[in-house]
Amino acid sequence: MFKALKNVFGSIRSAISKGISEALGAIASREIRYDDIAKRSDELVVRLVEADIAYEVAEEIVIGVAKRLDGVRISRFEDLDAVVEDKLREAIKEILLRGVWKGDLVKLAAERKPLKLVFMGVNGVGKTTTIAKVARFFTKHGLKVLVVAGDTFRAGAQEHLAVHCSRLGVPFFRAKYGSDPGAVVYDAVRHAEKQGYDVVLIDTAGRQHTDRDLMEEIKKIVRVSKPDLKILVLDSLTGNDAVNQAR
Ligand SMILES: Nc1nc2c(ncn2[C@@H]2O[C@H](COP(=O)(O)OP(=O)(O)O)[C@@H](O)[C@H]2O)c(=O)[nH]1
Ligand SMILES: [Mg+2]
Repeated sequence: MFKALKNVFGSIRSAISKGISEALGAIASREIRYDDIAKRSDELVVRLVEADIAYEVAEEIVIGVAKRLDGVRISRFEDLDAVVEDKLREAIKEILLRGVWKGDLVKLAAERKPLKLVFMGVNGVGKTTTIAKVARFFTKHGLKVLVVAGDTFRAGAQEHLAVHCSRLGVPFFRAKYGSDPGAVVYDAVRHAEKQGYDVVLIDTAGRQHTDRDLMEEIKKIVRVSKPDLKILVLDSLTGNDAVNQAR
């Protein structure tokens, strides 16, 4: 998957470079124009879409590169690929960083006491592993963390989390298998409030967005815990379906 993306971005870079060098022709140096790229935009967008990049994003990447290259002076002896790659990176980075939450979790935890985070996502994406990493992050900052097993469904799920917690030295609020996760989470949050925890990390059973019962269950967990943040864990190899999972 990453290889496919790397290849497609490489091919985009080459196509853009080729377009510019054709436009440059025999002239020793001139400014790159927006249209040098824009006139190939259909072809570029199609290549990106074929690599499972959403249409709107593909368009935005191409326009972003065209805008950044517009007016850049280039000579025939310059490494055109490097110039294009640089702008391509910038365009992609801008899209990826948009909407990234830049808050300070440690500060927020001190304010909320407890800060409540619910982790959700389909099976096997890495919710439990992420919780262990996040727990470690908070304990390193000297905060008191409680981990809650909201997964009362999948065999072994609680043991998995319990092993992480014991290695981290973090208390673990467990529940009976088959018990109502909403009730477990409710009890855990009350417990955390009384005991002065700074952070509550809530694990949930993996669910497909198409499974209605489990979706109702997660709504209940959210209702009773009133989380400060709902964290959707996604597999980085998921393409456009990530948007459906988020919805
Ligand atoms: N390569 C890789 N594997 C991971 C990562 N996070 C979790 N895993 C592995 O993916 C599997 C499922 O992770 P788990 O945390 O149990 O997922 P959960 O079902 O969402 O709780 C485990 O074997 C993890 O070791 C990651 O960032 N990279
Ligand atoms: Mg899990």
